[in-house]
Amino acid sequence: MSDDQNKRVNEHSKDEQLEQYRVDNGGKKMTTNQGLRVSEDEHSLKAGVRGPTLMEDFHFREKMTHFDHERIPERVVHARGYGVHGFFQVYEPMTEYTRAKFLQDPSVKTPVFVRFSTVAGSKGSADTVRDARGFAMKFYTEEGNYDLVGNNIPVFFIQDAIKFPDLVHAFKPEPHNEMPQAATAHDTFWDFVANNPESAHMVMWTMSDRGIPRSYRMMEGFGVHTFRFVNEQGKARFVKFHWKPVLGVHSLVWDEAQKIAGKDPDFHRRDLWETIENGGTVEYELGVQMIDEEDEFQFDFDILDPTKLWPEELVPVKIIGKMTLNRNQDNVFAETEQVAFHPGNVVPGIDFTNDPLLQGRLFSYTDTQLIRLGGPNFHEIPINRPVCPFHNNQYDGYHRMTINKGPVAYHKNSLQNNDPSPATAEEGGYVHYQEKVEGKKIRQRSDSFNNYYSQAKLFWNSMSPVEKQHIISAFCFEVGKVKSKDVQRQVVDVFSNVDTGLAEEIAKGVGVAPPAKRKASKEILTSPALSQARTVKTASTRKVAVLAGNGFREKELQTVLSALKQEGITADIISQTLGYITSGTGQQLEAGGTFLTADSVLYDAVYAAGGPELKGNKQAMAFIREAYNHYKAIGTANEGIDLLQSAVRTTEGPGIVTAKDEADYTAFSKAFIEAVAAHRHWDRRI
Ligand code: HDE
Repeated sequence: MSDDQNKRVNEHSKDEQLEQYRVDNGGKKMTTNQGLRVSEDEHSLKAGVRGPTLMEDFHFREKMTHFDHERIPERVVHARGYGVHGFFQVYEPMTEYTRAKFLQDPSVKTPVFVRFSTVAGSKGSADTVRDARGFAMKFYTEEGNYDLVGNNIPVFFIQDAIKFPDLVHAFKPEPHNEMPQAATAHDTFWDFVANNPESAHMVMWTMSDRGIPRSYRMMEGFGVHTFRFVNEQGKARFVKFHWKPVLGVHSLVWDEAQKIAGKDPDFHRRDLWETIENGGTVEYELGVQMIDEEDEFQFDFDILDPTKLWPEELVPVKIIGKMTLNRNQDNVFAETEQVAFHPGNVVPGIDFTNDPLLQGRLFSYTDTQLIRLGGPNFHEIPINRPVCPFHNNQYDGYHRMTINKGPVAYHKNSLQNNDPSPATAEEGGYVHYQEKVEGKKIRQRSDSFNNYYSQAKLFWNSMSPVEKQHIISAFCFEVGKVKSKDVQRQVVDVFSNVDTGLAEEIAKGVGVAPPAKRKASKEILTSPALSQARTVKTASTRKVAVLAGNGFREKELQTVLSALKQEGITADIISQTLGYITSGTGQQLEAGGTFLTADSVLYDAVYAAGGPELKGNKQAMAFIREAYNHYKAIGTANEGIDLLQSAVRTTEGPGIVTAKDEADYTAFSKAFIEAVAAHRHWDRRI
């Protein structure tokens, strides 16, 4: 490993560093792990062709031993994840607020690795389950690795880390029968919620559309905790981090999410992988909310309470830079599985607060890596190595890769001029922010953490009518799966503190007595930023299923396909069979899927081009009906219109675009693309 102090970190630094570990087996002779060439790899060494296997067979023993040890413990939470590389660039120097070097120079592209994940499910569970999503970042900066280990929801279920094992035990499959997988729709989770009402706010988020994102590319990320920015002069400010997806925030509908879980459990990782394989990029802007130290107590919530967000209307989000993801990992185990995040990996200029959840996390992450990665040298694994040099007196341990030279492994010393020696702040040494701390040793929570419902209410009040309906349905589904009537009643009671109407709907849905009437809250405050209704809307990168068969109209299809392409929309031709379909005038197009291999739920919209072959085709009708029921854009032309009519008994309505015969297909394409960009057409009557 080169130890060139003068080399500036750039966008490619991590890639170059990883390069020396990449191995391509193409054209190579097989060897043992000792480098010995292997002459035979299909038969173990035996005493005679029908005889016993011999102990002497070192190749068999090595191969089998390695295989026996291929698995490492999966993460206890966030087991299912997917990583991608990219870089981060700040828009303008942040010198006024922080001394962090990677936030100073807009020309510097800091390499990053991001791991997106679900929380509850095992490593092999489906991507589209209702859950929070992990949004964990590693910035490989020239001052060392900075990890921003966040979620797609800005608040957390609990206020103190000591409750984390309880929370996780409650949402994981129940221990006596290990069911259900990757779902909170069961007794123990809702029992936890009912008895730990601090979780009410985050539960509102997980029951909302945020719990079922359309894509990792279309969800926000949040650092959740309050951190500190500290500038060169030592002045500190409280800070919260936000990632804003350039494509806007979009979600699936629940029926669709459940079906995708079966049709394509890899839906989100595939979406990410394919976007980048096809040459696309994934972009998020980094935003910060800052509060001056003097204003710590100016809010009607405690800014250290991780169940509270800072409404954007109160504390604006300042957009400070952009992350661009543009390179897929080479090997999922080496990178996604072995990457080890830690909220305690910080750089000068970024500091902690006393948020009791954050404080507990600072312990847990190292502890977890020790068991998962089998020893204290996980920082030497390629994906975890900083791109800047590292030197200290930490030696030995399992899987040590560094070969430290010389006899001196202690500080202070004279034999080696006291090297490696600590750096001053001016030399880049990390100096903790000198927060004054005073208090009695006590196991208690601050009274300022006791308000569990006001922001759950704020969230509810900020939702559009459609979003509210989705939340009600999600509660009715989840609590409806709970077997204990008592727990169901308790849940209704807890959420009547959020909104009586909501609690009444849950009670109705799950068949328990309605909640006692509560006094209506006077303050109907809203935070428009919490709703997805006004998010960015674009058709770019959406996927459209084009239903077509032999005899299709060349002019129609060509015009529409090229318009879709121009907008950056992926169009897959779906037909009866794979292979080529032929237009009435002899033009050929290749079908990328069939009604058996493709499915309506895997697309953002459907365009039924028709052609005589699909006339009366029941599978095509089912395809369209499903898209219709999921409020997706539907474009139909000519015979396609008949399919639509048979499928849903109408040919008009929100998000439906049709064209016949010699119509202007450019105008048709434009209208269809607009309908796709709208994401969903909620005012459609289903
Ligand atoms: Fe984590 N969390 N967490 N967490 N967390 C882990 O670390 C923990 C919390 C988050 O893609 C574990 O390496 C405690 C909040 C993400 O590799 C573990 C508490 C937030 C990931 C752990 C929390 C997160 C983890 C399991 C309560 C959002 C996946 C495997 C104080 C800000 C990182 C691992 C990846 C992973 C502990 C709460 C985000 C056990 C004790 C709040 C994105 O160490």
